[in-house]
Amino acid sequence: EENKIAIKTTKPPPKILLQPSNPYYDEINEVVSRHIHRIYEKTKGGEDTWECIAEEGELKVYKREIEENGIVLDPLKAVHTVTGITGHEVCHHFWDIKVRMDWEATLESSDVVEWLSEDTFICHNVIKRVWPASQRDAVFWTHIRHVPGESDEEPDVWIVVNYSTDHKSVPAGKYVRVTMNVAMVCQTIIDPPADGKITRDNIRCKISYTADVNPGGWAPASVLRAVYKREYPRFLKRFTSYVKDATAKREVMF
Ligand code: 18C
Repeated sequence: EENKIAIKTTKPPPKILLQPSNPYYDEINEVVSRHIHRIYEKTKGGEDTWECIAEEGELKVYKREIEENGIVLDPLKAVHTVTGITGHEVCHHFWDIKVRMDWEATLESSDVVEWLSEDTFICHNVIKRVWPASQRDAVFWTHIRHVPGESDEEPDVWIVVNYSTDHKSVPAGKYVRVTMNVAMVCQTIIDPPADGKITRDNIRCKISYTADVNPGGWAPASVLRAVYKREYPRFLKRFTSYVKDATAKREVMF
């Protein structure tokens, strides 16, 4: 099993942004704009419908408990503010599959299935097995985009969305197929110093991460919730410090 040879027939990324002629174009635009609208919705007393499951400094992780036919569908959201990095840098490292295994702790593998454009590809994640549940995998498109702020006062937005799809070259069956709608949405705040020379100390990134995951088939609720409670905060801390380290000595990518 471990000696298998991966034959990569994936064509290289086309040097062109996602085009209207692409079959995924409408779905991607719809899903992306829904996520972007969410960050402008001012929570109208909605705070109490989310239960905080972790808080550490600027990081807050919330969930809402939802079960359908015994399957845990708890939506998860996290907010974080990190100094020294930009939204572009955060999103770039979240999207770039070449660095994914440097910060992902819950995956066995992650491979490109097909490039759709220079900002979008379909990928296949195989998730580490958690005893006593069956092993899971996921196939999703992943898209990165820069969007201007809604108004003059609102900073620009960088966003990555990972959204489940099907692909003929990775049929379900070998693993239990997880489905997801995950978004990393970032805004960069700059506090310019008196001398006008902006360094990483003057930059903050406001992150909003949301994950709607269907584990696809039964998994013991208490174990799953315990794994989520441990793994999501761990991911957010590990990933953001990874981005800080990876960018510290480089020029700021605005
Ligand atoms: O968003 C993240 N990563 C992205 C890029 O890879 C992508 C992936 C999303 C994964 C969604 C979570 C899948 C959950 C699967 C359910 C597993 C069922 C297990 C049954 C348990 C009883 O968008 C970052 C994602 C951060 C993930 C945090 C939670 C993941 C839990 C996965 C469990 C497996 C980890 C076991 C680790 C054991 C380590 C020794």
